[in-house]
Amino acid sequence: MTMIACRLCGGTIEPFLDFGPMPIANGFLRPEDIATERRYPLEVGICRRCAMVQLLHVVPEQEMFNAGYAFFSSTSARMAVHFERFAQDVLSTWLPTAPFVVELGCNDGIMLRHYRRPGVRHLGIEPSANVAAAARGQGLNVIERFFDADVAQEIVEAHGPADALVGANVVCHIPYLDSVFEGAGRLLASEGVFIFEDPYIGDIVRQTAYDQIYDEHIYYFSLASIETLARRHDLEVVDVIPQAVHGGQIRFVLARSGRRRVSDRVAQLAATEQTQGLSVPRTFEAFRAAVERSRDALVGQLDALGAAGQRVVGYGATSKSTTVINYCGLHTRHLEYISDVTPTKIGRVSPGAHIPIRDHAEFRASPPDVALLFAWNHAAEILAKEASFRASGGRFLTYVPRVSLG
Ligand code: DWN
Ligand code: SAH
Ligand code: ZN
Repeated sequence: MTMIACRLCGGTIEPFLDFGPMPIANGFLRPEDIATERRYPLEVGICRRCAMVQLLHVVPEQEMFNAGYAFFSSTSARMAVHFERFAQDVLSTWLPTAPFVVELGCNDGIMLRHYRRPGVRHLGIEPSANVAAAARGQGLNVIERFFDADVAQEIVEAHGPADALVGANVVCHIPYLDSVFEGAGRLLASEGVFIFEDPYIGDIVRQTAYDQIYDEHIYYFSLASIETLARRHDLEVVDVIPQAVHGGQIRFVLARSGRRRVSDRVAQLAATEQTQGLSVPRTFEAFRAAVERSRDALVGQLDALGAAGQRVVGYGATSKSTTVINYCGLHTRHLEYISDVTPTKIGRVSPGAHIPIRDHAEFRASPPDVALLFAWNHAAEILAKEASFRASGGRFLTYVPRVSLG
């Protein structure tokens, strides 16, 4: 185990889970590039001082977010609806008339496009060139940068203060969070809001969702850890709204200290976190034991299916699956291929284990006996889509919150 200081407060980190060297989670690769594939340590711990759960080692951001970024947000129809509602909520609840909205990590424009309307100015900040191009192709304003305090300064000088700085599944991806929060302080208007949603550590622990842990997810937020960080930048958490997407998230709403009424939900969530022990290292020791049991159960189930001659394929070439596959030692012996709808992933192989990614059309044409649901966060959408697979005897194997075949 590595000892390292908290990247945010300098406190001591208590490591609790070491996955060993892992390939880049979204590094779906061409078969000819296998020889040059790299691995990086993946180890997670909790800060004894500020309670932020975090990775101990960080992969250089350009290695993950570049012109070959594999994840396109608009592959989920349910997420498209979710982000339309997110934008509507921002516009109707939190903003003055004629607002300026800045979105971090806008990806292919899944949410940003809903701010392109009369009377609203919008700007996306997206470092991955290919997904940024997809957003620009819809006529959206996007700059190709990694957001930090300097970029915030440039934006405020060029466009004036922002009424909302928003982001989904991006703030927890940025190692230099103090610079991001400082940037929020520079960019926001006096009544401005900083609204972001990310995987919630309470949901990860409760569901043993260890596959949320991978290189891009550097931090795993709790209200306690976000409050400590916010306070250092004269920001205050004014609302916390749970979201039933991507396996359980919290939408945090921050404002300049003292400028907005604080919702009762904030104190309620703080009390729940106390009960769940989310700032206590012991909770995470128990989590590690649960992760090990989950791994053993999944491997046992896949071995049994293999012994019974069942055809098993993966469903959804998620970033999360990279942790599961490599931590559990899954192999082409366990999974024939992984089905996905993303054109940039099809024809490639999975990071580390090199399981082929094939077009969903192949899944439809020749259904397997069992589909291992790597995109368990989209279960409702996928089960509805695959009703005929199930009606003809196909089964889904899942592992969150527990291993089950149904
Ligand atoms: O935080 C992050 C989230 C928002 O997205 C990023 N760091 C990276 C990415 O994580 P992920 O890869 O785990 O995301 P998803 O949304 O769980 O990925 C779903 C995958 O499954 C995509 O490759 C698309 C595919 N898919 C499919 O083949 N059929 C998805 C759906 C809904 C489907 O019906
Ligand atoms: N918001 C989208 C995309 C999430 S994937 C959604 O929820 O579906 C994370 C995105 O954040 C990627 O597109 C990545 O390129 C971007 N990103 C990573 N670091 C960033 C930074 N410092 N500033 C802005 N965007 C960043
Ligand atoms: Zn800390």
